[in-house]
Amino acid sequence: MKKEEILALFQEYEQVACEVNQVECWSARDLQKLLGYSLWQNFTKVIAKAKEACENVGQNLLDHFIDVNKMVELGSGAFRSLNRNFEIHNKTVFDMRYLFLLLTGLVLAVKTWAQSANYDESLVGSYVLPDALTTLDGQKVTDSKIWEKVRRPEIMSMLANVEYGNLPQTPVKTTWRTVEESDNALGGKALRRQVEFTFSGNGVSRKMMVLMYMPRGVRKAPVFISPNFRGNQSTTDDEAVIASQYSEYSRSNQKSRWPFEKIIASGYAVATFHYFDIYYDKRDSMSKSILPVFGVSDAAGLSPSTGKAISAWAWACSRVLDYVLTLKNIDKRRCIVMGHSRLGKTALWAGALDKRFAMVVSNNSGCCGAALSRRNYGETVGRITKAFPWWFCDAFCAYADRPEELPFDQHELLAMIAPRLVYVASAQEDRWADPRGEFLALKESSKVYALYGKETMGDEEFPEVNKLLWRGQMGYHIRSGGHDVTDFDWDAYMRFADEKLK
Ligand code: GTR
Repeated sequence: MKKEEILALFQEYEQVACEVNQVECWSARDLQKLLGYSLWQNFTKVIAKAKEACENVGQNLLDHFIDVNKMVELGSGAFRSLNRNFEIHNKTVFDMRYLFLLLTGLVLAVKTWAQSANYDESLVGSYVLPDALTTLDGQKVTDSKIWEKVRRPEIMSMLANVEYGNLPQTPVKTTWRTVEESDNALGGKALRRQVEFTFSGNGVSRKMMVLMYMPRGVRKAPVFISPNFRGNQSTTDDEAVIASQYSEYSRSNQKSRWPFEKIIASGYAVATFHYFDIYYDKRDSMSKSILPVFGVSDAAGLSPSTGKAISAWAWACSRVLDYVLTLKNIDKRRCIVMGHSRLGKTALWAGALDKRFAMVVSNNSGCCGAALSRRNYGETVGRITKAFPWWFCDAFCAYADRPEELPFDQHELLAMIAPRLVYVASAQEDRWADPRGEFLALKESSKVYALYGKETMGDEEFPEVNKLLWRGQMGYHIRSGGHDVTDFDWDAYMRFADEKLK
């Protein structure tokens, strides 16, 4: 940002300051306009960032953010400066207004970053996808036997060594302890169980809490295993659910993504855990992740192909599966791994690694999930590896600016699931995740499904919005709306499983 722009904004901040009970305040509604947000809903995300920034400099949120019930006239999310200045760790005095400037910088940077991505189909350019059916030594794969014996392991090893990484082959001891259970949950329709997993190895241990709901009276229920973003308590207003150790989100904060009543009423069980339990999803968090249990505590312990966050989250999905498979009321042949966004990438990788998952669901997984890396549309390998280097193994970063040289593309990740059920879902407004790239990858993976004599997506056109396209073992839809998990998505996954997962 130019100096003059900063000064101008600074003055504008001054102008919208007001005083309530001798405390200088800024209304979030005014700031919303200043920062160029037309939708209040979108601006609430910026407020959340500001709160995070405030906490990061050791400030008490209550001193600076007033909720609507405390000061109605200012509107929800108002900012206040108790004495105009506040201190940060190193004792230098920090002006509240700088927080706004930092925020402005952040907003502009994020906007510029997102806007500079390509969203023009005519600028995608041409690309050649690696052929899933040609082995490294040039042999054509003509049947499922050669696929399974030669080509599938080749691709698995490339994905593991170059993209998501391998976790060290060190023994990890896992124990389970039921911490809470009830046979009268969700209005008497479900059994609830909360199970604490302890993972130990290399002298350290880590804990993960799994929340399960199972339909009452169903002898063998299929199950969705799906990590959550904001803590177990955020998935429901059920007061009995224990808050996750690394989450400060309130109860039911992300409930809309977890329609447990609907899932239970449809006869499905669900098992979820907060992904931070396994790998705290922030830069430089390796030491508090599960990796030390595998003997890797810091960057020095990494090889270029050591797996990090995505591999760890995928590993945890399989550990939940180990547990779920011991339960009498769960159908071992109908275990589904499902995830949204970064956890959609995770679900795909978990499904590739672990054939016990009979169905794999990728909800808006985008770049390095279901979307083709060679398509220059929305998020790219360059951007994702710069923003989230801890998700992938280090070897992957070398391809940041040359995805066309990757020895694989994401259709081959989808092909790893063949001949099991795979469902890829996109959202119309989620251009960052490249819906068309997700569809094209699924379509391309059809070649492998065809080896098993299955009906495929091979000849299909990109479907209309909100139309379910199901062919053989493969499902796809692009629904209206943005990057999210909605009832439309859940309904589609359950109906698909009802029909196909037998
Ligand atoms: C974005 C990231 C995406 C996706 C998303 C999410 O910031 O660029 O690849 O994973 O986060 O997980 O919500």
